Amino acid sequence: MPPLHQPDGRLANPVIPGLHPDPSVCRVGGDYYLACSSFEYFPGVPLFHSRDLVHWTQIGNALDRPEQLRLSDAWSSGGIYAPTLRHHDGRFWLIVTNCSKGGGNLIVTATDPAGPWSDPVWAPEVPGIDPDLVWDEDGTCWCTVAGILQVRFDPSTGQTYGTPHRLWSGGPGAKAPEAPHLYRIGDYWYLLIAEGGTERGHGVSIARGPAPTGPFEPCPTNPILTHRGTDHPVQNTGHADLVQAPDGSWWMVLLGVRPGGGTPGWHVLGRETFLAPVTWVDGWPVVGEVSLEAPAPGWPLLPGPAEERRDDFDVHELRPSWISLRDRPAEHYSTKERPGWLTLRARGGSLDEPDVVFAGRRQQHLSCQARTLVDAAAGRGGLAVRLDEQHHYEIEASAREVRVIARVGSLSTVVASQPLSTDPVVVLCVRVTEPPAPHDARTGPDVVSLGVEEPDGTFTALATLDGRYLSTEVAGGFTGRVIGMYAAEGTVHFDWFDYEPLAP
Ligand code: 6LW
Repeated sequence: MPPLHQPDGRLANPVIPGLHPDPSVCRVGGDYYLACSSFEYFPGVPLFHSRDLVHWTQIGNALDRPEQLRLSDAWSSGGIYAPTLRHHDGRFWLIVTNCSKGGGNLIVTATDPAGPWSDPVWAPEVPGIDPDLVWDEDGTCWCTVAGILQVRFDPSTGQTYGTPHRLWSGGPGAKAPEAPHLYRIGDYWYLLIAEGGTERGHGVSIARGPAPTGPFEPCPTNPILTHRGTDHPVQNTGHADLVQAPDGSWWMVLLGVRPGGGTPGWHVLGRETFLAPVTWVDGWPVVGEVSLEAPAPGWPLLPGPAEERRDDFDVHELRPSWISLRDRPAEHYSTKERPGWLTLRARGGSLDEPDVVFAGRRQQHLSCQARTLVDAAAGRGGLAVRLDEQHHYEIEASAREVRVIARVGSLSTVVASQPLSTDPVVVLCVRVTEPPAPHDARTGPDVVSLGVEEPDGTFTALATLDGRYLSTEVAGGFTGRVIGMYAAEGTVHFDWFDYEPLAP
C-alpha cells in the first residue's frame, strides 16, 4: 500500500503533513532524522526518519514518559515548543522548551533516535524558547535562543557560563526574531532565524560571521524565504532548518500552512513540514520554491514502510502517532482490558476539559475520513475533530443514543441526535470534504460531516458543519486538528479506528 501522502517519484509538499511545526533535522550517514513541536499532547516531540528527505516515517517520540514530560498545567498551544535535534560525539541531542508551569528548557539524549531517550537535564539559566545547540571547533557548545540571545553551555549538565548576549536582532522592522540555528559551512558560521511571527508575515533570514559568537553580517537579500503578501498556496513559511545531503546538495525543512476557502483563508491542519532546495550564490543560500509538487531530488526515492490505514489495537503498545492530552495514565487507557480493543475510562471530563481521556491522530489531509467501531454500553464517548477545548465537533454514542455536539468558543450545542435502535455498538464516522459549490469569498475551507455507518456500509450524516470554526485562524494558538476517540463518561471500548484520505 503506497504511503498515505507521497505520489511515487515526485516530491509532494508538505513532506510531513498535519500538525508538525518547527521542524529540526539532522543527518547521520545516509539517514535523516527530524523532530517537531507537540504542545499539549502526550507523548511529545514526534521523531521521524527518512533516507531521501521526501518520505518520512515516525519512529517514536522523544518525550514518552511522564518523568520526561509534565504537561498538567500546560494551556492549549502551550507545552512543548520548537526542538533542535543534533548528532554530536556519537549521540543524538535534543533540546526543547516545555512552556508550562514548572517547565523550561530541557535536554534529552539517545544513541538510537527511536528511543529510549534519557531523562531530562534541565537548563534553568537558558532563557526563553527555541533553543539551538551547536559545537565549535574546540568542542565548546553554544546555546542560542529566540530574541537571538546566546550563551556558552554544557548540555550534559544544563550549566550555562556567562550572561546571555544578543547576537542579532534580525532584519529591519521585522518582529519576533526566533528559531535560531547555527551552522559552520565553508569559511563562515551561518545564523539562520525566523522573523515576522508565525502567521502570514513569517519569513526566514540569515547572517554570517567568523565565529559562532559573531559578529554577524546579514544577508543582503534577506528574507531568503517568505511568502508574505503573495497568493502562494503555502503561507506562513518560516521556522526553518538546513541540512546537507550526501551528494553535497543543501535542503531546507520549514513550516508552512495551506489555507483553504475564501477570504482570508483558514488553515485547519496546523503548521506542516515542507521541504525546499537550497543553492549557494556568493556564499549566501538561495531557497528554491516551496512548491506543492516538484521534481524529486536527484537520488533514488526510498519510501519507508507504508502507513496502515487501520489500527485494530491488537498490540499492547499504541502506535507512536497516537497522541493524548497532557498525559496517558494506564488506568484510563488500556488495550489489555478487552484484548483487541482500546478501552478508554473517563475521568469526568468532556472535550471541553483539558484532561479529557482522548486518543487521537493528527489530521493530515484536506479531505479525509475517520471511522471507529465503538461499544458505549457502559459509558459515553465517541469520535471527535479537535482543535482545542473551545473548538471541537464530535459524534458521541451512549447506551441510548448517538448525538452530534459542536463547541465553538463559548457556544456548545447538541446539533443532532437519534436513538440507538441496535445495541450500543456502532460505527461512528467523520468525513472532511470540500464545501459544496458554488464557492465564493465567504466559503469556508471544508465541511465536517459526522454520522454513523449503517450495517450495509452506507454513511448516514447526522450533521454537516462548517469547518472554518475548527481552524487556527478562528481558534488562535499554534496547533491544528487532531481526530480521535474519547470517553466523557464511564468506560467506552473501541474495536478499531481507521483513517484515510478522500479524493478531493
Ligand atoms: C515556536 C516559535 C514560534 O517556538 O511559535 O511563532 C512557537 N513562532 O518559533 C511554537 O510553534
